[in-house]
Amino acid sequence: MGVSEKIKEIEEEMKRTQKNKATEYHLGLLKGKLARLRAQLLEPTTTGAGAGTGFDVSKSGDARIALVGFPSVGKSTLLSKITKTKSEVAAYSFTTLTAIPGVLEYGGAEIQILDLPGIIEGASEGKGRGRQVISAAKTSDLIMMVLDATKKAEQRALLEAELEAVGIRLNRTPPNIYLKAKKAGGMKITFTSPPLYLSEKLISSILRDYKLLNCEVLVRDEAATVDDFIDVIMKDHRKYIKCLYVYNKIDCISLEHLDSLAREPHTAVMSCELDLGVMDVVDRAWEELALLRVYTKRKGVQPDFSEALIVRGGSTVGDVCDQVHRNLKESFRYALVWGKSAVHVPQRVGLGHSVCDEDVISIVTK
Ligand SMILES: Nc1nc2c(ncn2[C@@H]2O[C@H](COP(=O)(O)OP(=O)(O)OP(=O)(O)O)[C@@H](O)[C@H]2O)c(=O)[nH]1
Ligand SMILES: [Mg+2]
Repeated sequence: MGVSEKIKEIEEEMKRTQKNKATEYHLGLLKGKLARLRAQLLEPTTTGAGAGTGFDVSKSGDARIALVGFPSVGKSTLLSKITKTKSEVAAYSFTTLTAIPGVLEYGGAEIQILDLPGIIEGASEGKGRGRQVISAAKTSDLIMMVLDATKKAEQRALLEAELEAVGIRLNRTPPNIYLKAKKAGGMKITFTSPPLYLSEKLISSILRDYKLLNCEVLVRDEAATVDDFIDVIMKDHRKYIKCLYVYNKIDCISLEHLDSLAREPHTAVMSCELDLGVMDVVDRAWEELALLRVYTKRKGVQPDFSEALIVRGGSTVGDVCDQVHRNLKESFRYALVWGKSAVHVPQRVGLGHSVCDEDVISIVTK
């Protein structure tokens, strides 16, 4: 039996099994098996050429956004609107057949936007170009899930399920569970507080199934589920990515519907056709990326505000140094900071100081 068939079999069994206290343990084990098989399916070596590898587009700019969605929702229309790249637009499905990169210029940053082929249900199992699209999405800093506002609400959940199945976790952080494999000593499983959904028995059975016989587990979150635990075991196959849900074609829906969509979290609405809300979508994407613009300044000279250094949210002065020059940290003495991160201006800081958007920094070297 092939991996796909085994997956089908387990999925069938899970569907047949009623969810209740008595079956919880059995279902948990099945989930563990399923996660392992799905990861196998994505291994390029076991499933033949090209599987699990993305399109051959090199990363460029300060961040990458992937446009993911069903066919004909308006992904290419959006790319053509916000970048100088023209990607073919048509009323029929599967107009776009490969990854088309464009560059969005925003506040001094260059953001690569990847227009991808539409995906369909079953994409995670390799239907259509699904697997390639998903691999490309995995390499992005933000997924823009483009949805058709005129279509049924389920489309969003269907797409999410496809991304979930290949290990993409949207707008989530890794579970608060510590797991460390050991050479010997058996399993040591501890909970910081009584677990609501997990049990020592379930955890040890899943660990045995994964042949992790010697390890230490510390569950720090009482609300952690079996899915969370599996994510921790499979952490090399999991990717936590931010997602902005973008509903297009709002020119075709009622005001009430529009209002309810716009209120959902991580959601923006637009009409590419009427050029409505497109720039708001871009602003929202920028916020979600949480990139910071930092301006460097030489002593006695005004900073150049047309040349921003782009760093990730949470970056420190040390990260800024790395961005300027590979060896700059070695000769670093201190930095002077003007802006939101400074308690008084200029503030004299060290490498560990966290920077804020639009800070001005002067680096003083030995
Ligand atoms: N009514 C309406 N139609 C739109 C809007 N944006 C795009 N369309 C139309 O939707 C159709 C599909 O647009 P595309 O941009 O090709 O869609 P896609 O998501 O790239 O499709 P694939 O490449 O097949 O996955 C085209 O006929 C567009 O003119 C919009 O805001 N409102
Ligand atoms: Mg397209």
